[in-house]
Amino acid sequence: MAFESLTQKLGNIFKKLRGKGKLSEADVKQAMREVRIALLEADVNFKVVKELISKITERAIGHEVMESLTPAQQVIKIVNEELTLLMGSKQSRIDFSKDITTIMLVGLQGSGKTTTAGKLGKLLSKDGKKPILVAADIYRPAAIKQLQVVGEKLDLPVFTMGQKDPVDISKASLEYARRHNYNTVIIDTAGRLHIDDELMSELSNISKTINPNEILLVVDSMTGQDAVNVAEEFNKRLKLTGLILTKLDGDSRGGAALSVKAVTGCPIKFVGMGEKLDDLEIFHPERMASRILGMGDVLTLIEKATQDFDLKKAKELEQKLKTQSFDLNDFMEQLSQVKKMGSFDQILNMIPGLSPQKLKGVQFDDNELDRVEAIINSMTMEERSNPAIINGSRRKRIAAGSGTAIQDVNRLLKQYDQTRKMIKQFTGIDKSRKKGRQKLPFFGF
Ligand SMILES: Nc1nc2c(ncn2[C@@H]2O[C@H](COP(=O)(O)OP(=O)(O)O)[C@@H](O)[C@H]2O)c(=O)[nH]1
Ligand SMILES: [Mg+2]
Repeated sequence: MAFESLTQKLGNIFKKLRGKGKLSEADVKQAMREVRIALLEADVNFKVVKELISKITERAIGHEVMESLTPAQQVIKIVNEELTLLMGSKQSRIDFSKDITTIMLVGLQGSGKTTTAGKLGKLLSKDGKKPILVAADIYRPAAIKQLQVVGEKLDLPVFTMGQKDPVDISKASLEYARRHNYNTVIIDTAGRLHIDDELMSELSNISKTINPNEILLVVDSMTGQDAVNVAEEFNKRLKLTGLILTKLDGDSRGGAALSVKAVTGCPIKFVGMGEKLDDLEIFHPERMASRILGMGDVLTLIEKATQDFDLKKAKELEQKLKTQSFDLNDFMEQLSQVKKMGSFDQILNMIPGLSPQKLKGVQFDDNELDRVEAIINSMTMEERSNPAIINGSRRKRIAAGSGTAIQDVNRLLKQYDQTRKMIKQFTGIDKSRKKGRQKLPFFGF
């Protein structure tokens, strides 16, 4: 995940500050010098850094902070607030029209437009919209095909006219949407390796013809300050309404996310967090600031959980636990619920207190879940509901049936056992909380 190294550095700076108790002006200034370097190393635009640091410093050496009982805490709070402001302060929503909402996705080649068209379609359809994807990148037949494949995977319709004029295609797609009752049109346009006039005039012609509600620039956050330059250039020529920052799951240093709003004035509306087609998140500046400061993003985690967790199933599970009839079927059910929330890495990153440093060296293998599913699928119904009967020869058969090793089967049975025990503790959580030694009920952490 991006920001890892920035988060770590800021964490160290604040730790030193907290160790001091009362802060002098010199302490704050020293800390700010270090924050400045950390931000520059994270590839944040230097002008942005300069302004940010001077704002933070001015506030931090004010009376309320220096005379408060927890000055370091106050400084961190100010940094959090200023980072949030820097990224736009509030969530910036899509400007939906009452009629048909048209969204043009533009950007350089490889930035993630086609993938993001699909992700966005899916996100909006979860929200009750009826989207259609439009293939307006006509220069390679493969690009059209790619969008069709994405659409098929997500069960979203794709409008194409083959290699015709993108302006005509866009216009026709609106008529098509109107006739077939789609209310959100997402246009996947062509990209180039670099900005060129021909492309820009094509995009601007589409824009003039259909007058879209949104022109969203898709930029690759891995390209750092280049992404910011690209955004400035596109914005000059197209009047962007917002940005989608992709590949924030990679090891980008985070500079683009932190500078692009301040430099271009365009808000970030969504962020791409992975290659999978549901890895697109609504961008919340305040939550991103908290993530950067290592405070976790509990709200997004809770939203993911309530969105993807089947509440009815959770209730059933609770009942089973009470009656102690939690078997391997339930175990698998629970795992697949967790899987729906995203990869382990993504989930863990959002839990406060579980900083990336603490997780260094811990590998979470998402394939493990597939393996577990295969193993349980190879068991008979009786074995699943009464795992105690799974003896040596059954283990051998199950391993062969699922294409795994006996050790894998053993490990799974052990995990099942541990989960059962852990859940027993979990149900007794109220008691332990009173004694003040409650742990996070997540995966044994
Ligand atoms: N890791 C990661 N990869 C992404 C993300 N968004 C797009 N990609 C990948 O980036 C590559 C280019 O994406 P594509 O949609 O074809 O870009 P386009 O040329 O702008 O249409 C593909 O391999 C995508 O899977 C993201 O948020 N995270
Ligand atoms: Mg494409």
